[in-house]
Amino acid sequence: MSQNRRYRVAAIAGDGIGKEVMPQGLAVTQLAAQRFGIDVEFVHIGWASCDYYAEHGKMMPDDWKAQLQDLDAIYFGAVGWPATVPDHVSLWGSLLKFRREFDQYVNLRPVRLFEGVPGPLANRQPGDIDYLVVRENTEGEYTSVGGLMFEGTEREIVIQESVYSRHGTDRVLRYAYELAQKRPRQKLTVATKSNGIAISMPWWDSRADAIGKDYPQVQVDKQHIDILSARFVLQPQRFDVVVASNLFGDILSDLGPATTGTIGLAPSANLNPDRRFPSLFEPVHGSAPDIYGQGIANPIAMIWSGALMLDFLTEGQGQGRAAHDAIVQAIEHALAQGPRTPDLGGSASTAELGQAIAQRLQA
Ligand code: GGG
Repeated sequence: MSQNRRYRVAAIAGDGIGKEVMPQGLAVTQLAAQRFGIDVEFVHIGWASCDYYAEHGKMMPDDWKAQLQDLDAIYFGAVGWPATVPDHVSLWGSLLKFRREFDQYVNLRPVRLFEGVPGPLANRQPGDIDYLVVRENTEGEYTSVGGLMFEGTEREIVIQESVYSRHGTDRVLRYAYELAQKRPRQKLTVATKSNGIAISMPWWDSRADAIGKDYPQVQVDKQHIDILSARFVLQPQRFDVVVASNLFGDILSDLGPATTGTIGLAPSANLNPDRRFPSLFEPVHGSAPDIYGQGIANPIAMIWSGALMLDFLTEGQGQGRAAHDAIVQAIEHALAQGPRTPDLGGSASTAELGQAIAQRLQA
């Protein structure tokens, strides 16, 4: 172990299969950290879960922010157990609080087709699907602005507003342009719906044009969300970096991984790029109550999220990038050779797939 600084990371398994994939993620992330001389200490936290809610009537203790804000990152499993806590209560009571209070305004979600995972699309090769979804992560359609009137009567009306600030929009667009500029293809797709959502989306497009003036090398393509979704399926090779509002980005970042065979592969990084607050790394998938308890959840999204975390924590120093690449290579090897969890067409357990990746990392 080198004498580098120690990174302190909250490990929050959360609910459902979050509790099953977390041990595999921790084991592989810690192995890679040790191999590349990154000193990571995990601080295990039992709250931000529906189990905690059952005991305390809330998802987190009142001092949650004080407990987390001086840590370097949060490694998060999944949230949601609708049998006991309504989904909007568990989500707004935990994950969305983290994203907002820690200003994690970029949700970076890589989408990649791997060798040996056929996926549902005909004639696709690895390389045909390899893009990044940048989801705006603190505003947009995810707001609590609105209200219910005449509740329970024939006159019932519900209103929910979307909120886009210039500050919030410009910064995520700029992040996406920067990212696109650094990639070989230098392509940015801006998801919009400016023909139908006739106030906020034309404005979103105009901000994309304004920010784009600083990035003349980036080839920009605005696409309405409906045809963009169709092209994720029909022409995925068109995409390089895709930037979208909160809800559109959420949907696209499930659809994209579905075209690569399973959302069980999809990682994400909820980033506070300014590093004033901890960033959060989690699989795109949720708690999957339908398969929880069987030990068959795919751990790859959790493991890959750990790789993104090591890369972000040590950005600019090289060893995090090396650890990230070693984990991704171990995932590639495991996917090419087996074992496979049921979502990948096999019958392996979460632990068997996790251990295969860990073994490869040690080889
Ligand atoms: N690991 C991700 C997770 O637990 N997601 C639950 C969920 O419902 N997320 C909605 C969102 O990301 O907006």
